Amino acid sequence: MSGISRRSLMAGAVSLAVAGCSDTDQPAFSYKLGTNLALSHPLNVRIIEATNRIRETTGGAMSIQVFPSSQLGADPGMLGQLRADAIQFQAIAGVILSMYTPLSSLNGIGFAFSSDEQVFTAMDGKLGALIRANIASKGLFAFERVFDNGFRHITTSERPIHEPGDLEQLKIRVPPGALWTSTFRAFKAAPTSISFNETYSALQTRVVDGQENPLAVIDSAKLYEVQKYCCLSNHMWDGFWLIANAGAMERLPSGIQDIVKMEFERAALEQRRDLAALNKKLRENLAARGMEFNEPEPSAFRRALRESGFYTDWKAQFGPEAWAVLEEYSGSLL
Ligand code: X2X
Repeated sequence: MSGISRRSLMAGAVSLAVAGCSDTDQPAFSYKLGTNLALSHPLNVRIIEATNRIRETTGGAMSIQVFPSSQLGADPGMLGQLRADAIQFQAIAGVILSMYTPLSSLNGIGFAFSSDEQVFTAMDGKLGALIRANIASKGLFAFERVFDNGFRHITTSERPIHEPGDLEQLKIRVPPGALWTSTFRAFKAAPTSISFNETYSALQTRVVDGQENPLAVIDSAKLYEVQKYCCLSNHMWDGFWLIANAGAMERLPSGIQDIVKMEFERAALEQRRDLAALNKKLRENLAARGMEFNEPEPSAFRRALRESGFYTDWKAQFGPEAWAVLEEYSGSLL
């Protein structure tokens, strides 16, 4: 956004709105945005605020309707709708998106990162740029700042997980995405890919005994109602890319495009701060709801991945150049 002032953006949008339509008319651009998360999750809260600002600063010319909680379907289906321009925006986990853009699972390699600072230096730097280029090469547009999903932790219903051996044979739900099944197979668990909208009931009916997610998802999706133990494994980090159908972006006049980019950038930065603040109190909140926490020794889990050949296999899949970009931020993983 460098070099473009908010005022000049607004002036452009206002003249466009005056020429085309006013607040009382139908919006010139009426777009849909889908997410899998509950309405209360900070990603939805900040995205909805941004869409309200976009409507205001474009004088009503641009209206974006947000559909949370997989109302438009599970992630793979929503992605199909996005590619067909039936919806124009989607917030989707990088590792899920990797079914279409393989490099978007690079950041999810087990134990690559250990702090938010390290993550966002990489994702706002060369690693994020590499992933966005991969997304663009498939004809999708990714907004520059990734939203936070977070470091993931393992929850279970029957018994706590203290060490990798406790995961053996565990029936665990993982989101769709090859990296997830691969990670949990390396731990000798029995992973099943289940979309997020079916996760609560899969846990409730004991189709699976466990799942893995960041604390803000465990909380906002009320997974604590159907899970007892939480192993603070921090085994991987993933974010949400806000992606757009490229044609739908191109249809927008540049003044509106700039407003949309600016407002979603602000939303992402605010959402990252919201999650950091939430993470400080969620353990306590979830414990008050009956969850039992433990903090395992990460090195044992990391060793299990290394000994299974996980890192060597994924380095081969991503290729040495992409892997080198990851390791520039993570340090050597092999
Ligand atoms: O499906 C999940 O577990 C979630 C919400 O974390 C993702 O979208 C990857």
